[in-house]
Amino acid sequence: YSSALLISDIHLTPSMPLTAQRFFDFCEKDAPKAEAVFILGDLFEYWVGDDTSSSSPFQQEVLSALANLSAKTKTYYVHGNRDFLIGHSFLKKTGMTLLADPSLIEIAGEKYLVCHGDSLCTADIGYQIFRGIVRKPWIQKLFLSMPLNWRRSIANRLRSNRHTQYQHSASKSTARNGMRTNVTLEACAAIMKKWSMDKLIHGHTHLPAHHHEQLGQQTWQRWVLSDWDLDHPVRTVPRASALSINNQGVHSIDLSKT
Ligand code: OKV
Ligand code: MN
Repeated sequence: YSSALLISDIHLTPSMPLTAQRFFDFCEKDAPKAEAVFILGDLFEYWVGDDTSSSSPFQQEVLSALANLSAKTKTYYVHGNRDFLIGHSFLKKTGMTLLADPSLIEIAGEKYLVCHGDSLCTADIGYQIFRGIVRKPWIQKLFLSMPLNWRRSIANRLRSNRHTQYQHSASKSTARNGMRTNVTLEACAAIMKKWSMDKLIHGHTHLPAHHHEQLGQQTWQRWVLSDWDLDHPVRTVPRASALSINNQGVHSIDLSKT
């Protein structure tokens, strides 16, 4: 592709109408200008199975926004830590192509490694244990075979459990958790070495930035996507942005004003 837009951590839910509206506008107006769009996870705040879409007008709205976008621009999806149960049915209806976490992509002649970012937060042992459990295919099959009201009740319980509360909004991110919930230099170095890459793009931490990093002889660049938080009552600077990649390089574009 000669141009692409990358977004992540929209955390869509009917209770965040301003954020949702900005996402719909993004799909209609901003995104079709790019040749490809990459959504690097956590499009939804929670996801307990594709079978919920049919009964949810909100999910139907998101589904049709993505389907309209996919008809104009190639769209790719990487699972996040919240919506990792998005499956073939939802992907097929939206026209999105699932990418593995991590994946190597090439845009305007440059190669980038993209991932959601949660797998790089290796200092948060509690989260990595949770991740190891819920990402096991057999556990997911078991969960998805349960009645919807059971799945909703398990999800609600997990979502209200403070031990598994994780970066729900940026206001309670690193300040409270120290550096535990950020990616580690060691995990980034390891993944860059494994893929022989020097450019990494991820979301998840809600700490948008462009880093030049080094560990020993190894150097790489790391771009972190922002979350979208246009509904938060105490945020003084509402935030929504995308990374734009073209032959001019990588740039952050502000989407917080319509
Ligand atoms: C997603 C997170 C809730 C973090 C549960 C097996 C289990 C899947 C699930 C239930 C929860 C996703 C699917 C959600 C992420 C939370 C709370 C914290 C840290 C099982 C397979 F339990 F039966 F084994 N889940 N949902 N969290 O509500 O979207 O990422 S969720
Ligand atoms: Mn995330």
